Amino acid sequence: MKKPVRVTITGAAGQISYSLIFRIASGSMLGPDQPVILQLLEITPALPALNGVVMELNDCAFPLVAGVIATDKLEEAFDKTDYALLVGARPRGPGMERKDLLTANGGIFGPQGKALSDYASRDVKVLVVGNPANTNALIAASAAKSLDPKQFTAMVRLDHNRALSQLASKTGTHSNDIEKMIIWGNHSSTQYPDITNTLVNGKAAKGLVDQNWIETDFIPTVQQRGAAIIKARGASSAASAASAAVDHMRDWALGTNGKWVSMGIPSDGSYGIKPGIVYGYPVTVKDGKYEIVQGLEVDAFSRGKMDATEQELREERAAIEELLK
Ligand code: NAX
Repeated sequence: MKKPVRVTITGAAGQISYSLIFRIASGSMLGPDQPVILQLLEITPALPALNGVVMELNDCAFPLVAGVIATDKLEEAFDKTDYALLVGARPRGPGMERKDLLTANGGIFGPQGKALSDYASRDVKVLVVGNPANTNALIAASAAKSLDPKQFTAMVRLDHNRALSQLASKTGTHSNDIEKMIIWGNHSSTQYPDITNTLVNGKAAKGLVDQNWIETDFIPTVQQRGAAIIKARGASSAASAASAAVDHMRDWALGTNGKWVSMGIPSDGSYGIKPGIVYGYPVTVKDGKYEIVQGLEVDAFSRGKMDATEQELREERAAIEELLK
């Protein structure tokens, strides 16, 4: 058995974490031979509920759980952590403007970024799930002065998985049969699910579906899927969000074997997206490092969609610019 690694989960008493913690504890994220010490962070009023989650975790008697810490203190939650999943965020309240929401979340993700910088493992891998995820990741990365911004990523994997599932259903195939899906940009309704390069059983997806379906069905369905789940379930996506977080971290930690996945990462100028935002890109991962898939053709339709989601992220950045100093 390997030496245990430390995994931090914030918002640990919330609904995504109620699925996520148990998936990680069972070995779905880091493998069946990797013990974990779970470091669970909540705000003080939620500690009693978090205690209930810890009781259930103990009751599972998971072979891979080497320790559990439940706390409302950043320095305990992020101490020596190897993997940090930042799930807890401030939801939009009644009458709250987008700028208020962004600023309120800055008050959470700024201090968490600083605490990661001060206390975490130098190689920590950080995934931001809490919304607005891309800009929260930007704020955390900017506050983590002693870490590389590339260590901070945002989750667009749920969107990626939703896109796989929609295309599989349309083409009568399984998501396993589909490769080279891309989610560009923001985890929001401006995201661009792109099947230009996608293959279904080795054949170009674009030859199997028509452009009208892509524009009027596929793209809006993926973009609006979160709202459709809320309408159906009366609550936002939780188990699927947790599953996507597991996929994102597993692929980052263990590699993708050449497979493309989508990750929100600091833009570096690739595909004309200027640096300074966290943007969804197609990546492959090897030896714990992700690399953007380069050299793809971008046609005029894609360019318009990629620029629109970039523009939204630039506006989000402008709203919290003063937090980035
Ligand atoms: P819940 O409201 O069920 O849970 C959030 C938890 O975070 C609460 O227990 C709360 O006490 C805690 N929390 C709040 N501030 C905190 C802080 N400063 N430190 C530690 N914990 C804190 O929300 P849930 O459904 O679990 O969703 C969590 C976040 O994920 C939301 O921001 C949601 O919008 C976002 N999502 C992101 C997705 C993505 O694809 N990136 C998809 C699913 C989800 O919508």
